[in-house]
Amino acid sequence: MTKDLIAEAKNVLRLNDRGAYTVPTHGLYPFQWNWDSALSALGFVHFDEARAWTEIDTLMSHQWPCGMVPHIIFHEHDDGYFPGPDVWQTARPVATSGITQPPVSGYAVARLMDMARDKSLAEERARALLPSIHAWHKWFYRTRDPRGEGLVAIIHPWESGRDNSIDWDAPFAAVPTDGVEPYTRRDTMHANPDHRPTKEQYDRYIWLVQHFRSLKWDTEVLHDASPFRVVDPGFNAILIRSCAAVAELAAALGEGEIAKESRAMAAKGTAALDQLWSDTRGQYLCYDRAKEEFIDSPSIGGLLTVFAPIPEGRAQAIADRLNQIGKTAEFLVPSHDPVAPEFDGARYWRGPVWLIMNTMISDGLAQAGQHVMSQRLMDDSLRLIEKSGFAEYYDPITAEPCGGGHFTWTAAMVIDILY
Ligand code: 9WN
Repeated sequence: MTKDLIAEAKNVLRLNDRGAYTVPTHGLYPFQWNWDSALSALGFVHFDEARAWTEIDTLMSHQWPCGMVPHIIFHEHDDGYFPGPDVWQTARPVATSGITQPPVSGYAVARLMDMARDKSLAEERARALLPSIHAWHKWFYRTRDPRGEGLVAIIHPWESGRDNSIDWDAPFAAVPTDGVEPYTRRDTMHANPDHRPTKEQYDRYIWLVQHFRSLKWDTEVLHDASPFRVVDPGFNAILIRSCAAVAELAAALGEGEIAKESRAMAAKGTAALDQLWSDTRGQYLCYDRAKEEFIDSPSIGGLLTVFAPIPEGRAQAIADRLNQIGKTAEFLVPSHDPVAPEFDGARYWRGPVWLIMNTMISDGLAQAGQHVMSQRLMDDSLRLIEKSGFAEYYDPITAEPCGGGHFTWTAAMVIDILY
């Protein structure tokens, strides 16, 4: 069984391999996505180390001069996705989007280094990648934490990677829809529309893109100019974990300055994260920086926070919370608490399980010594795969495979779990 699953997962990766990068899945997402690539490298590394490094090299080679690493790189023309380069208009040598995504590359590079059999290749590639990943991290704290609080904000739901999470419903109300140019969605031609975001949400996604475009994609001004500014604990946890990983790696490679700065960013971020803890919910919450209020929404963003080096007591509380959620969901971890009235088990980030989330939460729990729950997440993940294949996401109650099929990062996570 294990052997078959690994072979099938490798086939998915091969199917979506475009040579120097992978597409998340053929049809629905025909370009390179930022955090998909970083996490997919964790699948490749088990059977083709050089290919794993190339995945991250390609991503980082499209970094903007300001330090931002865009969320999509439009390597080749394809009309199958909206919004394409004609909407973004970022004027990059190779077209890219103008916003970013969870910065998981630092963590991924450290993992590739740890797993390397070819140490000299790994050292050479890691040494070359460190300065650009570090510049990206500094860009975050400079442009997305302008008051130096230690927490960065996202300015578009797509940046979170959790596009239509219930977390964004309240802050999204502040985003207008007037002046949105007419458009045709493509996602609903490839996937079941009931599994995807709504038209109202798409109008707001596009309004924000047009707004940032009118500001010429100047990333130094976009934070203050955006009506949507949200601090997501899960996103911050990924950034913190990547800073900590870069700190360790840089120290091992004798890059003292990078190590020192990264350690300081990780420490400040970890301390600041505690402000997002909710005793009532027993988990972390998002904070609407534009409205200056907490978003009382029990989503997976507040559980993913365990990916950062949070205090032991908090990690224990997250494990308890997962236990509680596990009483109403057959498969952990639903992207939203199933008992919440807004929960929707098949609609994208409003309920379904995502394997990448499971592996990051499981990894964080293991780091914190929460081995039982960490293992449960891996077991639930494999049960889902065995039942429903390599889907984009799954209904946490019925295991229905949802969204796109033959999904790269789902397959990569399976390889990483099973090897
Ligand atoms: C927008 C590629 C991406 C993931 C995101 C996921 C989805 C895109 C979309 O697909 O977002 O970036 O068009 O729906 O939400 O996490 O990176 O797999």
